[in-house]
Amino acid sequence: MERTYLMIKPDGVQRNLIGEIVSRFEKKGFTLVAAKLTTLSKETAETHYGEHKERPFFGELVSFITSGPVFAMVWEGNNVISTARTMMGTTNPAEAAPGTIRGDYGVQVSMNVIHGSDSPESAEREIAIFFKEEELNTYEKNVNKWV
Ligand code: 3AN
Repeated sequence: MERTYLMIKPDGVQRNLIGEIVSRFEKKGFTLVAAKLTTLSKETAETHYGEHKERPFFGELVSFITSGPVFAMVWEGNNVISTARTMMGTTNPAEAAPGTIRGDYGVQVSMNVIHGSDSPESAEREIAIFFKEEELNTYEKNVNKWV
């Protein structure tokens, strides 16, 4: 059983997409382990996006992600890391397939609605940035035998 870190970015929160996005992952069959609405400090944003610090868009990325609350979540399920990335769609929403979150709701690469961990290592690192161990809920759902 895998866990991933997903984060609805400030554009998704502003556009009232929290419920819609949470609903997609619930209906898919994944289990919500933790969630909170939170506003990132510059330091947390720079830590989270550390791998991009040499990229030309790093300043813009940090200022956007700290511009308002994000909805931080941990989800659990079989292959949740890669399946969530498929459900999110490609980084550039203009190229993301219809039916994906970015394909349905995004237009600009800088404001692409949602972040999702891209590997087990990133998931572990990102979950630890945003949540304490005691905030992660471990529980069984009876429906999980079907998914
Ligand atoms: P993903 O979020 O799909 O894993 P990454 O890790 O390549 O994409 O990029 C991290 C974030 O940086 C993206 N979610 C996007 O918001 C932003 N980003 C990526 N490329 C650009 C770009 N060319 N211009 C502005 N922002 C970008």
